[in-house]
Amino acid sequence: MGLSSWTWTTALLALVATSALPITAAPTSVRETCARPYVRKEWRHLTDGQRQQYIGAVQCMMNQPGTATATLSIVRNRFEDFLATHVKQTDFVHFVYEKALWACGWDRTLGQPFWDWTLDTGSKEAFLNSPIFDTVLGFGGNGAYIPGNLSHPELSGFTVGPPNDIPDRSGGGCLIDNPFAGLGTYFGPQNDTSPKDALGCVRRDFSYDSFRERASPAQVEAAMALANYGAFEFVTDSQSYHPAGHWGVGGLYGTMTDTYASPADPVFYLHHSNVDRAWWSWQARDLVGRERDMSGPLVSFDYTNARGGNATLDTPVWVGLGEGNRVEFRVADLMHIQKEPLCYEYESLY
Ligand SMILES: *[C@@H]1O[C@H](CO)[C@@H](O)[C@H](O)[C@H]1NC(C)=O
Ligand SMILES: *[C@@H]1O[C@H](CO)[C@@H](O)[C@H](O)[C@H]1NC(C)=O
Ligand SMILES: *[C@@H]1O[C@H](CO)[C@@H](O)[C@H](O)[C@H]1NC(C)=O
Ligand SMILES: [Cu+2]
Repeated sequence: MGLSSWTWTTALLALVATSALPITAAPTSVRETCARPYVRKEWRHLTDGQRQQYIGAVQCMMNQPGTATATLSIVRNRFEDFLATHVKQTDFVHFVYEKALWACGWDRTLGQPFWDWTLDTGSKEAFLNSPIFDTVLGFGGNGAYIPGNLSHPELSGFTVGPPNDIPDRSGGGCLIDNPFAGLGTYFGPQNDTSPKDALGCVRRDFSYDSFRERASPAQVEAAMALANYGAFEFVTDSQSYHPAGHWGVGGLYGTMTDTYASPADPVFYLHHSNVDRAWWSWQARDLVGRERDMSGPLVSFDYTNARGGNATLDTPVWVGLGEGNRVEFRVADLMHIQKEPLCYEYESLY
């Protein structure tokens, strides 16, 4: 499937593509423990006040100047710094993103909330009524229905989706609900970062069947039973729950399905927090071995290793935006979420 470097784990690997970049900060040392890990919680386990605070922090980021604007003129604000980073494939956005949320008022004892998809795979109604898509204490719902498929003549410019059709798609229009109604961006489609006359909009194209088939409790449990990281990365990043979150929200024309520009939709960060959580859940079931189990293609979705080899624990990873902020790690430094430099935990695991 034609997913690409948006995946957290694969993003980590895709970073290697940027290894020609100069190192501008000394490698950061890794301590064995962290004193006070911050907690990533499921969205619906936050209090109403915390949900308001998180949404307010994201809105605050959208109103702050971006640091990446100097290098990429279409960056409009701090929120889009992370979109720019993702589009330029130097991501590993999550724990840097958390720092930006804290700077905008998010509770410092809390990390990036996650979306446990399995809670919303019971029925289409459950999905549509998920607290994730609430119009007050969530991220709003579907876009208006736009008929069409991959070959839609007028919307070909928006065919940001996978190579396959998504026949269960039900939206496709711009995000119309609060609290992010009318959210726009100059980014996309895909890796197009050219200046444009008008803002594009963040689109939603809910596709419940595509979501449920890939993110059901049975799918997640099947992933947890995989024996090694090579198998786990392939199945989860390219087949099961990772595409589920993107295609379930993004369908064919929605931003979440856009390989590059998906972080323009704030839901991206809750989805990827749960992708991380599933990886840690898998590691925690056999931590001694799995803290050191790394594999997967260096070039995203290059599972035949036609374009490069596999990642190893020594593969370098750059984190951060802009020349002055970049720090270097090795993959080995980032394998345990409760050791520095990461230092976070999940309220519950699979
Ligand atoms: C798109 O829809 C048209 C009209 O229903 C159909 O003829 C065509 O085969 C469809 N294309 C794809 C790629 O599904
Ligand atoms: C966008 O990606 C395509 C490959 O999918 C590549 O050929 C092109 O150079 C990229 N454009 C930019 C601006 O990075
Ligand atoms: C890359 O990893 C996969 C999955 O672990 C493995 O099957 C394959 O042999 C590896 N390729 C190389 C070149 O090491
Ligand atoms: Cu992704």
